[in-house]
Amino acid sequence: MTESTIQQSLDVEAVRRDFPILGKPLSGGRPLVYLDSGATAQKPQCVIDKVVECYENYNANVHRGVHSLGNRVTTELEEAREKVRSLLNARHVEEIVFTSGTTASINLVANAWGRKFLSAGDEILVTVMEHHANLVPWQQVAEATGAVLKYIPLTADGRLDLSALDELLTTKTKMLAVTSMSNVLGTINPIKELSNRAHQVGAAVLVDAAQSVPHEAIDVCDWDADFVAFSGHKMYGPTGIGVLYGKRQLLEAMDPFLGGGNMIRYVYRDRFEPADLPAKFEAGTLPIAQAIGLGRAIDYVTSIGFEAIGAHEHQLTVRAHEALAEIPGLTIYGPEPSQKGSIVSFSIEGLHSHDVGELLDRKGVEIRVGHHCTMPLHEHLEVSSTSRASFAFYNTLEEVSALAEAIRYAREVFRLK
Ligand code: C6P
Repeated sequence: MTESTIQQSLDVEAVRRDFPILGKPLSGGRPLVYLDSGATAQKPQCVIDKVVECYENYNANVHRGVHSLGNRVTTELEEAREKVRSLLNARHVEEIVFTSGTTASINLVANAWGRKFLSAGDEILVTVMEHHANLVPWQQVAEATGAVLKYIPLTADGRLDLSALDELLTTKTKMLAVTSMSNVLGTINPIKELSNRAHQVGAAVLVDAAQSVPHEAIDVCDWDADFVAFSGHKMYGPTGIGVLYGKRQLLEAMDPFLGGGNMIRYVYRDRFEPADLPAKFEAGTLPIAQAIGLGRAIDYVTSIGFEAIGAHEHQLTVRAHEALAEIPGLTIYGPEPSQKGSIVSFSIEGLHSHDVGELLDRKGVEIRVGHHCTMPLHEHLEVSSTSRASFAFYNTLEEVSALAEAIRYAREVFRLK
């Protein structure tokens, strides 16, 4: 794809004007080059306006009152839920549970599904590239139930080594919990194939889609995933809102995770009857304005279109690989751009990632440094930390050049040859 065809499909300058923060210089007048959308994406004005609209015009609690404001806000929230259903191509709107984020969604499944259906000797299959959010809850539930955690290893270029599946997937495997896109390597995993293989041995499949949902069209039916988790804030929506998709029969078979208001049908002195889906898993007051804001973010992103988004972000990733490959002593982790999303993690010989982060910030280039909540992956890579640039559709090829220039500047400061 050439630059001109991309410009026809995605007008980056027009898109950038939708994001107020992108036009605001940092202190000292440094132009902002925001390359940390993998941590959290910037918010378009329409999402900010929607949240303000909610608080200014129809703020009330949902599903509780019969008054006008309560009815209005409940309608808005349920419309947002329908937008999430449509985004994921889920069959039923009751399969969409609002949570506070990916972490909360995975913890919900690990506790409500894992503690009920796992027992000693059962196996939970994860991968070496998982975010801690898709590891620690499984470690906790393994400890509580006596289940055992097993890991799908990685190939040298940071993809899943599927040749290990024959041995790893057995009738003991009860859960495959896997990311659809690594937040460090950028690797896009073959979820449909993994799901098919896991189902052949009767295992359930949970997909951590935190990094995929903002970048590609997701179809949970095509994946045939049993559970899918993602966060609103990486999808250009507000913080504090997340989603758990679960197949209806599985959610119905699970007991509630948190107890409290909204999740009950009836409470007696000595017991309760849970509410129907999805309320059964939505105890307490929801992040209401945030859910409504997420609905607006979905409208915004889908109006741009995942095809245009994917093509543009791929171009940025290709350019970043080319530009960074020319820098002496720089190692990029993960597969070639054709196998990954718009994340480029790297290390520079002779420079600690925290120094890289600080020196790039002097040039206004905002990246993430550290272990990115993936310590087992970093142990596998034999590095304690990495630097990560993550691109969104509002980034430009000029910003990729600014990244490369800023890295060269960092090397000069440390007088690296
Ligand atoms: N990754 C990053 O900079 P929460 O915090 O619940 O919204 O998302 C957790 C999470 C789960 N899975 C993956 C693949 C993720 O990338 C993240 C969040 C951020 O990479 C913050 S550590």
